[in-house]
Amino acid sequence: LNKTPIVIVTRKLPETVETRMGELFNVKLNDADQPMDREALAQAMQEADVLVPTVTDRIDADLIDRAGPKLKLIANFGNGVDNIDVTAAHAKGIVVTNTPNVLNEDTADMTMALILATPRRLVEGASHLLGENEWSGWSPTWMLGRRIWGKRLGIIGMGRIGVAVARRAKAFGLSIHYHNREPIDDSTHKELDATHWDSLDQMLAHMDIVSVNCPYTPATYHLLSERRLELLQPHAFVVNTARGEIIDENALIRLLEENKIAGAGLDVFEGEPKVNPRLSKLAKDGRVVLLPHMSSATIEGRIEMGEKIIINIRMMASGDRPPDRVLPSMI
Ligand code: 8YV
Repeated sequence: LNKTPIVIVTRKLPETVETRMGELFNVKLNDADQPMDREALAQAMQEADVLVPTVTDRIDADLIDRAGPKLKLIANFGNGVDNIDVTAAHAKGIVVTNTPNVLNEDTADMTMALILATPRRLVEGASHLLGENEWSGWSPTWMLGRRIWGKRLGIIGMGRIGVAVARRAKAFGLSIHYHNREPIDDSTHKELDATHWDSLDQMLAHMDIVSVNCPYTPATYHLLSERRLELLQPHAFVVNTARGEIIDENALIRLLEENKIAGAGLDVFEGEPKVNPRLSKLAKDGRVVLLPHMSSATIEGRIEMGEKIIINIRMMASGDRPPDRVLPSMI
């Protein structure tokens, strides 16, 4: 990579990030703030030394195959790399990096917000005071939610975000349970007093709230399958701030409609930005809380993501190993 590489950024980024990138690199920005279409992406991958895509760009094996010989780095503006075929990139000698850690706490905050808001009917309650005041007065039986403290939270994917969720939930009086490929090191997370469940099925059957915090990979596609969702108890809530594809959304909707589970707080969807109208109907009925993929959406976080991208490009341009390289073996 030369010292002032051609960097093509597929989406509008915060101004401070764009300005700093412009000072350091030969940057081509996308002012339209709309995802590039496939042909524009293919063209960008011909021209660029570095491509900076986001979660809305699908950089599949075919696009990577068509990439020009100059393309050396795909620096994803995001933590999850499910939008990129990392194996195909690796095979072609293109380095892939992501932006880990800087969005852990923001994502955990929003996960906690959904853990609180869904059983306590926060959005539904607030909606009564929007516009026309529909509040006819307090009653002992009005807007009753489900208690949160003292309940069991089952975290699927106890990685950096999962641990950040666990710390918050512990402070709210929930007991922490998790399912992971490997148990976490208890000595470094003593304060969580977390229970590791080898069997996801077993864990699901015993939880009050389940939070999805694992990456989306071929192995986690529909990890919460219809069969597994059916193991949940009727009072259980599901929260997902990871990726929609990890849950069989149709099965989740059916179980909600049939009152086989209590509710869901979802920040991500299968096939977003389209959202299944049946989910919107459930939201109107106060059964689910839906957010438009905004768990990491803080200005501070976005700037730090930009800084990570800049560091990775600069390291690579000076012949060093970029710190946030993602290898196929890590997926
Ligand atoms: C962002 C995310 O919305 O980083 C991720 O994996 O899903 C979110 O933080 C997205 O990355 C922006 O590209």
